[in-house]
Amino acid sequence: MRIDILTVIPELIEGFMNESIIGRAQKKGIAEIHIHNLRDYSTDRHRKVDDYPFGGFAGMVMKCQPIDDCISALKAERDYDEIIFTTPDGQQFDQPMANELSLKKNIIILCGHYKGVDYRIREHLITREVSIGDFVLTGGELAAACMTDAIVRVLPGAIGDEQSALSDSFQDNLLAAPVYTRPADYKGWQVPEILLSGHEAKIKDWELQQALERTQRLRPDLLDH
Ligand code: 6GU
Repeated sequence: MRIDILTVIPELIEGFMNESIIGRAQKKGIAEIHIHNLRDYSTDRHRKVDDYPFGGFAGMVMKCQPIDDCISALKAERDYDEIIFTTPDGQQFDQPMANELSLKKNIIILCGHYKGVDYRIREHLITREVSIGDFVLTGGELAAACMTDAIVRVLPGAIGDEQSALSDSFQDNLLAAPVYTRPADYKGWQVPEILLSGHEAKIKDWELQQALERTQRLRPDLLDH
């Protein structure tokens, strides 16, 4: 899968994409992530990407030209399944959306900034508007990084253990059961006896009971679906 991220602050995302699971997924050829600096596409001699809003409103607005030219250049190379715009007024990102987007071949994520982008971009080029929650970030870069992380880690082979992405919290609308590692007794803090029993079926049952109990207690709304 290929993800193209369009931003005015590439430095905010670059480091993140080359680390850990996402970095490894790229080296393994499971995901290809390209970050584009919108300033590189500006025809303005000062590489300007924003301008004052019509109507005398406060703040700056991202101009059509650099965004349109960048998207056109990408579209000339390949077809895109989605052109996503990150914005607090978008559809709420969640695990089903991450799963769905992970099945696409090529997607673009445009990071919103300043007061917003010229609305004509949203009307004519964007296929989906996405928010990562009910709060306002200074820019869409962190949202794009969150989404990319959630999408790439469910791609087959991205995580060492094939099972582990499927047993995540939220994949089955249940929070994950607690996990423990050695030692079994740390300063008198004990690992649940059942996990040391070697009894596979009983352990699976315990895991499910824990998941149900934690979901009921912490996120009862998930059980309504
Ligand atoms: Cl996608 N962008 C911005 N700027 N703020 C947000 C967001 C996105 N999602 C939640 N807050």
